[in-house]
Amino acid sequence: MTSVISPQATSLNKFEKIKAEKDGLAVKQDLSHFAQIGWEAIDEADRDYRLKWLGVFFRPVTPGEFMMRLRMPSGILTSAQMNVLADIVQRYGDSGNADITTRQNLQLRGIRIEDIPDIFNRMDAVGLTSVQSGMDNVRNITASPVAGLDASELIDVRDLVQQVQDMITGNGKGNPEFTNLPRKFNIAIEGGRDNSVHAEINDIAFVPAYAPSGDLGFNVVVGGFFSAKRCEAAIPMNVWVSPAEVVSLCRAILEVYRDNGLRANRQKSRLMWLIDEWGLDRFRAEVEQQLGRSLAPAAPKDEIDWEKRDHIGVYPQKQPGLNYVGLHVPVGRLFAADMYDLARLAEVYGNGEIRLTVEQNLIIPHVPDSRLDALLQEPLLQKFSIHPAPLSRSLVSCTGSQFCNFALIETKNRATAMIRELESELDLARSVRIHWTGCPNSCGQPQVAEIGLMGTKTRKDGKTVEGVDLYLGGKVGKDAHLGTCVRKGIPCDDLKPVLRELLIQQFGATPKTL
Ligand code: SRM
Ligand code: SF4
Repeated sequence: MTSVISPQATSLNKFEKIKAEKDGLAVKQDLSHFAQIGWEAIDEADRDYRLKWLGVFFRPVTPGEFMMRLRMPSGILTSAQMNVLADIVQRYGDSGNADITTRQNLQLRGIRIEDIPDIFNRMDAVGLTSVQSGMDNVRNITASPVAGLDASELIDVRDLVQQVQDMITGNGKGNPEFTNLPRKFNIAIEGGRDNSVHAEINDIAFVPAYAPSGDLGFNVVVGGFFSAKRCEAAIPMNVWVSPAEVVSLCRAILEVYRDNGLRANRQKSRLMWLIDEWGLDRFRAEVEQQLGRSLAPAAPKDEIDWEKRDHIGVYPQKQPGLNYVGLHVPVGRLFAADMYDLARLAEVYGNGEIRLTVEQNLIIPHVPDSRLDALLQEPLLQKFSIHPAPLSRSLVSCTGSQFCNFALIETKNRATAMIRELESELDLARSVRIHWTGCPNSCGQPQVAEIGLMGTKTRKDGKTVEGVDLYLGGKVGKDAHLGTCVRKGIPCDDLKPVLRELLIQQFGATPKTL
């Protein structure tokens, strides 16, 4: 059921009016027309907003060069898909690239509106979709990047993730039932022990748990989110479900949220605001009513009892004689040549599969013992190392001002340069998770980091300059909790000595002896 909200209703905010006037998915029919008239002539609401329902993002920073956000359930793609994506970005020369995102996904850049019909045909031919990946839709559904490979895994969730995506997106073709949510929505399904998905920052997350009967299923947490105004960790819903119930529970929660979520103020529309208004007991009861049956209470404990792994390096799979190899991709950025090479490596040394992580890195699985040495000698592994330096290893960064108009600072290039300088000055016994994000929207998740840096504007020598707010204390994996802001408005030019001191005082770094 799509909601029937009158576009004339005065209480509707700008985005509710845009959605009420015309469903986002409707622009699918207009793509050939858009291709003919060019980006400058497209109606602004279609170009700047509705195209995001198809995963096509107008970039005010690079007008005419669109971004395309895909969907990669569980972060898995094939070499054939990677080759098609490489073909797509290659035709844009220096403007074309791809970023691995903090939701285990890929975003392509440089896209021209006139090419979109052809791009969609090519993607369709290899089973890729970008539908419903932006605006008031459910984002890429995340899972352990080693689902089905990891010997310690409890539930292989890959099929479940695909089923939830298919339910929400109408098998990747677009599903008007879920194209008018009050706001964006994040779902994660964890089948392993280390909370690789950051369950705590999703609107719905499933974490493995044994029911008192001994059956293995999931405890459910709800309402986790970050926004400029408020950040909350997810709270237990007091529900346990079997794997067979995951899709229907997702559907019921989405329907309850769609039909009852708050729509007046975009800053107060995420699921947690509805849970606040109703209280958890009523929210749970409404979901049960939508489902048409009662839900089992949560299992007394979940099975998240490991520290989070980053998967960089070589690890044996549960399949004897096979390994997965985690490559470090600096701040997640790929170019066409890298993408072709990755597809080739996955085919030559593995079974063609490639996996992405929420740390913006990637994994080549299914490498036989006998092929490992040869893979490790490949030139691409110089660029995407299995032994990155300790700070680079855990560095995560959002897009920042290079492409994002919300950004208050440049992030990816600055983060990479600063981390390299710090690594040249300091010895570190361990990796330190540093996350950069260009504005308070927190796409780079500074609150989950040991050291989080959030872009801001600040004053220095009487001038407005790029700066950061400093977050400390984020803990991931078992007993995950969010970090908090400890210092505001550090000019980026003054940041390196602050980080250096912090790494020495709190993370055991020692100055290198020259
Ligand atoms: Fe995000 C909006 C990039 C993960 C919270 N995010 C945006 C936009 C679309 C803004 C825009 O139109 O320019 C950014 C696109 C910039 C670009 O050109 O790349 C953007 N978000 C990203 C990515 C690419 C960051 C990255 O470099 O990895 C991530 C894409 C994930 C994906 O594949 O779908 C990304 N964004 C996140 C996360 C992290 C997560 O999901 O774990 C968050 C915080 C978690 C959450 O949503 O609760 C996040 N993004 C936001 C918000 C704040 C949402 C809110 O409720 O207020 C916005 C702004 C908005 O929606 O109004 C936003
Ligand atoms: Fe853009 Fe801000 Fe998100 Fe970074 S955190 S990608 S700057 S919206």
